[in-house]
Amino acid sequence: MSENNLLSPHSAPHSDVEAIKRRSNYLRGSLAETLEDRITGSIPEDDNRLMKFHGSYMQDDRDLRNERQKQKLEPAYQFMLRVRAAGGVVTPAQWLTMDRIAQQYANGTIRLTTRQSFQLHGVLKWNMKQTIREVNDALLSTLAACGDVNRNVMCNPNPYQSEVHGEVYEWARKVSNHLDPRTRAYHEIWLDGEKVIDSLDIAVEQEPIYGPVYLPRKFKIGIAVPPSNDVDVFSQDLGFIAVVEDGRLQGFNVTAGGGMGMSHGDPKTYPQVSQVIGFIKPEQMIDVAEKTVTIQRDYGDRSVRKHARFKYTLDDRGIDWFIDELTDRLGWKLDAPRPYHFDHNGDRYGWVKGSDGKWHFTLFIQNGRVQDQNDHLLMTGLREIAEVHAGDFRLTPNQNLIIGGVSSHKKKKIDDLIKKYQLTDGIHYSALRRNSMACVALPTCGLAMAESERYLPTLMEKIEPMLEEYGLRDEEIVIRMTGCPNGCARPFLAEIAFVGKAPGKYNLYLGGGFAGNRLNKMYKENIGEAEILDSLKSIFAQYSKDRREGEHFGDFVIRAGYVKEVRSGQDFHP
Ligand code: SRM
Ligand code: SF4
Repeated sequence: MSENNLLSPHSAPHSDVEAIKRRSNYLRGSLAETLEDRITGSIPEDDNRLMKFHGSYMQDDRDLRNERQKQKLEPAYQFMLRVRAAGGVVTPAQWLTMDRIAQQYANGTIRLTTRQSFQLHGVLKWNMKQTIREVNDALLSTLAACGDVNRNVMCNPNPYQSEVHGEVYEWARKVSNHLDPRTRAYHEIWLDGEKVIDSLDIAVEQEPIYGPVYLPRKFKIGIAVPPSNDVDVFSQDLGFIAVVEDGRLQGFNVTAGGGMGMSHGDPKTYPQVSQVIGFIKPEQMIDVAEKTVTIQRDYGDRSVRKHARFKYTLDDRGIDWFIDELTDRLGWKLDAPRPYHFDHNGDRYGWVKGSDGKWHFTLFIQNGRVQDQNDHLLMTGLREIAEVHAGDFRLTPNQNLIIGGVSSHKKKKIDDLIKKYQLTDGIHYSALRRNSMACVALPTCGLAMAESERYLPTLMEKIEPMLEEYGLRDEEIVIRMTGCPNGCARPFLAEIAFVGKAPGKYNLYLGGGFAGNRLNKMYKENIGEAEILDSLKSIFAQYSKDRREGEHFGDFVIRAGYVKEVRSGQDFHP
């Protein structure tokens, strides 16, 4: 293994983050000591970098920044904690733990993320250890929820083909476990695990896949089960598309090189859709994932973090180079890709019966935020459901929630609670809203340039009357918003996307593929609400009149000439 990334073609000095990782003694740094420091609610930058690998980011409440500055107080430091569960599947007991922890240590809300994880916001430094311990007591983990490692493995939470889902989900879990970091630092710092040291007081570690400097950047894996592309498989660094024949899982098509993040005005950064490189049997998945991760470990750019994602490694060296390198490391060749077809990348709401006879209810949760608000007691309702539910909960890749595996005799009870708490399958909303996502952004995200989660519902209320006017209320259109171009709600795959530029200003992108299979393109730059509404109104008017039978909005805007079709990330920028 090239611990020093010797194979890398990038001769420039490694970034500061690389030095922090190298010095950290397998992610320890001085975290244990700085957490004990009661003088400040913050931690030093080096430790903050390492903290990410442990599943947390230091943040400050940006709504309070100016006021605190005026009062000469330090920012309102707090921590975001990300809790990972492969494929987003958790038990009712785990749900109840997250609910309790959110009330006790965080801001009283749970955030379901676009990668099927939980986020808690507002945890204070002094409560971090206890919070992480309680998460682990519930057999969940925050390790590797963030940081330069493999992140939460996404998996289609398909309630229809229950048996196939069960099998595919097991593979998601296995890949996820296989790629977990092995460092004992997590146990030592958070769980009072015993320190394993050698005679020089250096931790004795085995990090067989990652090595001491881990990956150059985050790495993401997702598994799709057609016809649903809810995991947006083409946005993943490494993706697997299940091939199911006669109700049986045959294997997976493998995709490589997707990603969303870019920076405004920097054409060297761009979102990219992955390419299908071959077909494998289910039992070959772990090998393919491990070898791909090691290729990125060895060849990824460790000098420029903006250029360090796997998509750039592939674009710089070419897909054929990657396939050759992968074949060498595997010692065998992938088969030719099998045919597949995706219909959509959204969730299907309401009750459905799985092939195993169990019932599943997909609940619409606006932008993934679970909270009690005025007379809408979403969090309380879900708590009461968790108290009687014997199946599972599945966090969807679209920030929604499935109450899964409900037996026929429990269905009425759950349904009564759904009605009592007015939990919704979203049917009262437009299809546009049901197909919407917004990233967290303000007030917690330090990178947000504009509002997202707090603004999209308001904007939606202004867009929905236009949809009514043009008879488009039930037209499924994928719409996404992010507060900056990092792309946390995978906006560059949406048919309509708003990407924050400055407070109240967004770039408007159009033309993503309805099944998450094509990037969109910028239509208007840096526009405010009035111009957003004007632009959409005239396009909706024309769409309602001129669309062809079954033509999706994203395809229409390209045919009608609003934007050019984008075939790959290299065509993304104007
Ligand atoms: Fe993300 C950074 C939230 C999914 C691309 N993301 C962040 C941070 C941690 C901000 C920071 O670095 O300080 C955000 C925390 C905000 C907050 O206050 O909670 C954040 N990302 C999120 C979540 C919670 C958005 C959501 O509304 O659900 C998602 C958590 C996923 C999870 O459970 O693991 C989330 N982030 C994504 C996705 C979508 C995905 O993975 O499918 C992407 C685009 C896909 C990709 O990675 O290419 C994404 N996040 C980024 C990037 C840009 C990475 C890049 O390649 O340039 C950053 C910034 C960075 O890493 O430097 C970022
Ligand atoms: Fe923050 Fe930008 Fe991600 Fe939104 S897209 S959560 S603003 S980093």
